Amino acid sequence: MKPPNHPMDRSGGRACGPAAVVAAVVTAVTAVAVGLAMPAQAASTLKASAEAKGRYFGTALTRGDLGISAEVNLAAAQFDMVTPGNEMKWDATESSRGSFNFGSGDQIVSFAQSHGMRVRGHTLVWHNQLPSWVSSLPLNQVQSAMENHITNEATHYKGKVYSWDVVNEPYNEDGTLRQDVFYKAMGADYIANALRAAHAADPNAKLYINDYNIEGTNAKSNALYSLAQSLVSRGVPLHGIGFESHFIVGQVPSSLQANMQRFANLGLDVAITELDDRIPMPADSSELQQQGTDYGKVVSACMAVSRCVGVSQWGVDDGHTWIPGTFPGYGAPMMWDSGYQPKPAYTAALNALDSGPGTSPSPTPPVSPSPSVSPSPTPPVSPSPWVSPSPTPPVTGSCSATLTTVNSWPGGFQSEVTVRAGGSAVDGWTVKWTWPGGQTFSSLWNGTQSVSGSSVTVRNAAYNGSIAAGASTTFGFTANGTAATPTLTCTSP
Ligand code: 9MR
Repeated sequence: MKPPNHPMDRSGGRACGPAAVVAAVVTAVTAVAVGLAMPAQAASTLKASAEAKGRYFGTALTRGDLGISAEVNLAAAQFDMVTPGNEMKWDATESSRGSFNFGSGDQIVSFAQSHGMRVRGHTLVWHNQLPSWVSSLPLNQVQSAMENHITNEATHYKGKVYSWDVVNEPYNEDGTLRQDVFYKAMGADYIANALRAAHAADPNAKLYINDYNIEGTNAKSNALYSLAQSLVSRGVPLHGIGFESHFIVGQVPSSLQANMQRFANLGLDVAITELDDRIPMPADSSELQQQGTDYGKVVSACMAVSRCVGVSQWGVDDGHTWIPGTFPGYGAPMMWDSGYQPKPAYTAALNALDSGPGTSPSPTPPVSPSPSVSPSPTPPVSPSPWVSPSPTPPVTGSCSATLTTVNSWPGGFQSEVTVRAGGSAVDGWTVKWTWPGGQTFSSLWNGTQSVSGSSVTVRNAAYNGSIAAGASTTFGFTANGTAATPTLTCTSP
């Protein structure tokens, strides 16, 4: 059974019609109780369990959803990240050239802010939901229109979004790039151009390429992997890969974790961005159990990859999802049913969060005037293939640096260094250490290195020198020799 796995090749739309609204209102009282308390099912919430492991758990909301109190109460109780379903897309924000409207997107942002949730910006460049004025531009005007769109939107939301899906769904299933207007005008370089424009407008947002059917290892994910490798090696500001994860029940790819890991090994964040798991209707109890197994697998895969920053479900409940409108005969893809009752998928996701490896969130560290020395003690061996990071050191100057050994093999190892700003933003950073046993770099990304004997200096790359107060960036490297956890110092000019 393999119906087309994507919406955008078929006409779509979310089930937000009058019937769904009536059902929502009728069940609102129950839903609020379930959403806010969850006494019998679980002692925690998705967001609390995710945060305890240094991750987020998100949802997608449209402006229409904001008017459905039962749905938003449940969302606010369970999730700490919001992706606007449609409100930040090009057709919503610049439907005619040069005329920008951020009203709907702003409503989602203020909802998120008033509930302590962060926002994944979605999306700046996409062949779909693209106004016809863009696709009919003379090709020599497309780059400036694209960059103008990105600059205006990313500037408007500067400081308000955690990340941007800068380029959405660029690939065909066979691993070739879609021949959309952006590709026709700029070739594959449109992706680097878009990332650079977004970074210039909002240097602190994490910039993603987001796509579907890249969750397993296949022609499409292989092509994206090569592109990501090349962008990283050229210093293009790409920070993460979004794996949409629109699954069919029982068909979560077994290579999901390994596939995310290989992107993470490039020094990129990875995230599950649009999770749902559709079932042929009517769904029976064994399919709902299988759906629970699927959600558990996906969340566990994220937990096992230290750079997997979070999971987002594409919606909240089965009564408000795009699935039946796009895949007739399919439905029930969410963790809550249309009466806002938690399904086996909810319990499975929560259990996977609670039992997964992860880091405890560190409270905002105190800022003191003494020089910044960041000890990196030998990390404990964890049951996952990854070694736990060293604890976040206190920030004692303008920045601190923590080294984590993420992989090792005979004669070599790979590490990641998190550079965190203290109580004020930094603009440029330098991390130094001394190798204890003759180690040498074989490659380094997201930074520039200079080595003198055993003394190492790594400075920020052109695109990751600015870090907001309390925020962090990372660089990574592979090295020859025995894995080491030297003491790091971080200074900022
Ligand atoms: O959920 C969105 C739905 O309301 C829209 O009708 C649809 C049409 O473009 O887009 C949906 O969101 C898509 C997302 O932006 C990108 N990945 C696939 C999502 C589901 O189609």
